[in-house]
Amino acid sequence: EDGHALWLRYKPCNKANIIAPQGGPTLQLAVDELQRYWQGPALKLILNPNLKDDDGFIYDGDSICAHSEIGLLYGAYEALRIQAQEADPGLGGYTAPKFPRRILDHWDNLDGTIERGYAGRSIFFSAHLKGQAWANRIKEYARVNASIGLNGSVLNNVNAAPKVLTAEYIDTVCMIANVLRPYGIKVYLSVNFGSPKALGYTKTADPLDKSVIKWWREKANEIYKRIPDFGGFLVKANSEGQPGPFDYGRTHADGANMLADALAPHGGIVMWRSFVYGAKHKGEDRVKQAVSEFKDLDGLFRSNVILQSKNGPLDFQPREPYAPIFDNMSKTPQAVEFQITQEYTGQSKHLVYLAPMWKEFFYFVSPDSLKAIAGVSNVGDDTNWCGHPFSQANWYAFGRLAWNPSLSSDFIAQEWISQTFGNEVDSYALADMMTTSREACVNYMMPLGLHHLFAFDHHYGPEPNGFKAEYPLEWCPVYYHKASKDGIGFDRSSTGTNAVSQYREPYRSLYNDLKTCPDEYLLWFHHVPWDYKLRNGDTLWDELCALYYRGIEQVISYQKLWNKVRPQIDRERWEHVNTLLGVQLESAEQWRDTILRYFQQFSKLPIKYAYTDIAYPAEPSVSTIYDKP
Ligand code: BDP
Repeated sequence: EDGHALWLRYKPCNKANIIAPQGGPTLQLAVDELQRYWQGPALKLILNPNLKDDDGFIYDGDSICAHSEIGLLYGAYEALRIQAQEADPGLGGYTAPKFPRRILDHWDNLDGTIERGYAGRSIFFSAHLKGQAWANRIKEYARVNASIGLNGSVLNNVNAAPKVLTAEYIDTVCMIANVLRPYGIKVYLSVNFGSPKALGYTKTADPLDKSVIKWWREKANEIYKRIPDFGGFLVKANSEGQPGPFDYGRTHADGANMLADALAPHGGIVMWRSFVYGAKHKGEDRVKQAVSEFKDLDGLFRSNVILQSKNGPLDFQPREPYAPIFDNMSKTPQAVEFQITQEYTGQSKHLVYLAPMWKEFFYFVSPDSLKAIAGVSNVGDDTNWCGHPFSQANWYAFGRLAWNPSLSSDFIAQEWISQTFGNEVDSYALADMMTTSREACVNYMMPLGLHHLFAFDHHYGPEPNGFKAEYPLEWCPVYYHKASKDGIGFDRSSTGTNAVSQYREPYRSLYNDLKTCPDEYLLWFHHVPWDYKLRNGDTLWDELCALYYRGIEQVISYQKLWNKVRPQIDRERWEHVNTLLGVQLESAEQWRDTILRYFQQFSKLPIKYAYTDIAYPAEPSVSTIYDKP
């Protein structure tokens, strides 16, 4: 058992009676899947042109009815998902995806490495995956995505190499697009804003320059000639050293619109990232810079531009308040970018189930306000795709939430568990572990609103004393915790950087006032004395210590639980996870010891806690507040 099959473990039966109309390759895939794996009585596939044209379907146990072939394929996977769990299909209401674009962003480099990838090399650009093996792996990938309703893939890193736009790579991209197409997946590319200049075609990359405009238009034509359903471009501009319109005194709207105009005749879109700091608003509190940069551009973007923002205003931390850019752009279509790959949540070494974090975001930002959802992929060419067996659940959960963000983390976890480990396993217990694991991670890494205490560059372990004069201050942990003998935390209230002013009410007032600011965001918005009394009566210092210890107790409780379910799980995956839980515990202890010892130099207070060796299940977590179905 190598984990390669992910959640797609249907038993072949090959004698199903599937009644279907004639159709194209997508319909054929639906028929093939069902013919192989459908165990029930006759199942009828119906194409109904009168249904809504949005990838949705109706499945009632006897038939799958959809407007389009892709709807039927999604319906087929729904039928198989329900069958695998031995669940009831229900009454067959209409279900359709919440977001029209449900995209995985791969941070794959053309040399086959993956930025923040923890599961091997790129499945798209790896030199050692060649020919049929290469195409097969991409086909498997497409099937996995279709099984959870994903319909787009950005193939390459946002720190984009200009070379991806050369004929050689357009060739590769075209081949990939051909494999993904029957599964309803469009390809997109990250593009480097400086491409025409970097490739030697123009003297400038100024978006208002005629030669530049012409180059991009012709490049778009060239791409669409080969890939008529190409999705569009994702752009990281004027961010962390990437070129952009600002280099020429132009705005992000100038840059995005120029690309949007090149793509518009073909129906393509531009996903322009708001992850911008250190350019025009250099020196300002980093978490404020996206709003400062983009607010005045609201209404100036073409209709085929989507502004894509990370869920939090900083950078995929274990916990951040939602990014206020979502409160500030009423005229611009927006997308959220989640990070499935666990850069800041233990990489592929820690068991951290991220659905609760994404649900927390949706508690504040309505899915109705978003046009697209993107997830930075955790897929690599490792046999089990994602490194940690439980990291597969994050890929799964992303797809399920992209389809229906009102599903609860617990529901999705149970679905995933029974399909991944079978129906004999105690899915309630495992789901409990999964749904508390993100809070555990927050507890042992950065509780109470602390953020960015990560070691430089690799972002795995702690480095609370991190400061390098040659780095921007916004990369240094000391800039974020501001610990001194007087206290700890970043004052972003109206007496500090006033980042709270970027939030809509009631959050602006709620976060601004120390007395009403939720504990989980406390040190994000406030600088408070070590002996500050929290609502539960504990001092800040004592609570901080308690939470670091609690995080560790939670990991220990997961080890106990994992031992309990041992007889229900195959040996290979059991041992793999067991080993990783050991690594996670060690890492959690390192976090606690490093952070508390460091802060103790300032607080000068004793650490009163020791292991209490709590019994499973771990305490209910604060995530349950946000995780409403
Ligand atoms: C940070 C990563 C960096 C990415 C950047 C981004 O550390 O590797 O390039 O985000 O999203 O989280 O552009």
